[in-house]
Amino acid sequence: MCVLKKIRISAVVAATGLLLSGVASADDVTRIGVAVPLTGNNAAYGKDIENAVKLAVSEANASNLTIGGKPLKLVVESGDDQADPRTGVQIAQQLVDKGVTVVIGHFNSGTTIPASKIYSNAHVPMITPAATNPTITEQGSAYVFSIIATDAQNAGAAGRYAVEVAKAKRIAVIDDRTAFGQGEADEFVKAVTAAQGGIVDRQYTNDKAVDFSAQLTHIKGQNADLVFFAGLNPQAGMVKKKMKQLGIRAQFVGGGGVVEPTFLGVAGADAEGAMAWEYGSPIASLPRGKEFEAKYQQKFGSAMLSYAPFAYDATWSAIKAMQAANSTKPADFLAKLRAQEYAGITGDIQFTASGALTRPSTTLYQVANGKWVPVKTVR
Ligand code: ABU
Repeated sequence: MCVLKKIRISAVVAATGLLLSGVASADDVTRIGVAVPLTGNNAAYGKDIENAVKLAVSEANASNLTIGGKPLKLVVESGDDQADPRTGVQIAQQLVDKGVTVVIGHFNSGTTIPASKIYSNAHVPMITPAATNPTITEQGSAYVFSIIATDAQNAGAAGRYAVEVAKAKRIAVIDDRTAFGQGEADEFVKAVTAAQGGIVDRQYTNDKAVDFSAQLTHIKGQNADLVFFAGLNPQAGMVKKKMKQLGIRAQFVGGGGVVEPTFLGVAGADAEGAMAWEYGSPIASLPRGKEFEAKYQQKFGSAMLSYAPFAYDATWSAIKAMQAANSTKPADFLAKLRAQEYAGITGDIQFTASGALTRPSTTLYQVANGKWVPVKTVR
């Protein structure tokens, strides 16, 4: 090889080396997984969560944090679980294979429960900002965390309120037979029964249905004075609209996931007077709530939904635990995550021994003049 050619090759190698040293290699980044529905009926909820994780990660990256003597460079790895339990398991395995250090997700209880077993087996912590079936944190896994109230708390409060405050005497329930809908309906019925209330009808649908005539006609025949719908939007809005069409004057009450603009859009003028219980405290009542809402709006050009603040807090909880452990390895930061107290947007974040939130809250909202208005927060 001539001398000139050798010099050229050396120069290219040297330049490439320089270039590589200025760019984070695959080993230099810490991957944060987000597993949510990004397509299908629940896509809006999933996008809301993904955006909030991206917001927290962009802030952390801009803060030039160092962990273990190295700059912390976070990368978000998103997986679309399509709100489907089987797809959820596949996405969980893909995220584990990609080497994520923590997963924020899933949105649906039905995906979270099976996926959490994949994360637990892989020793990857999972923090759900939205899935609320109480069994999620009752599994006894050291890797499973929830940053939101459960349906034992949310639907439990709804059941007690229906009997003790709303004084409903003839209560009917419809659930969508998902792990979430069935779970919250069970918790609601449990609370109504414990408060000596009367359940006069229990009806079932599925999470793809668009026609609720049969269930509501049956409920009308039972002369119910309150209907609890255990499912998500847009179905909650459809049920409320159909109640009006069928001349059912019973109070509509929804559980978690209903206090969203979608409900108002679907039910239209018939939304007026509807009630629903949503996890957490009203965002405007939280010290940094309005600031967070504005930040989200500015970054994504759209208003956040209910779960963004929880997803943001979940992400920062993980980052804070990594900082406290001075390591991005789950084996090192897991104990810090389990023990730490973090002042989040949604409140003080601290986990029980089983990974549930120590001090959850839940709020009753009612539609007045086309808006969801907070009525009462229960802690
Ligand atoms: N918790 C509201 C909806 C998500 C779920 O638990 O399935």
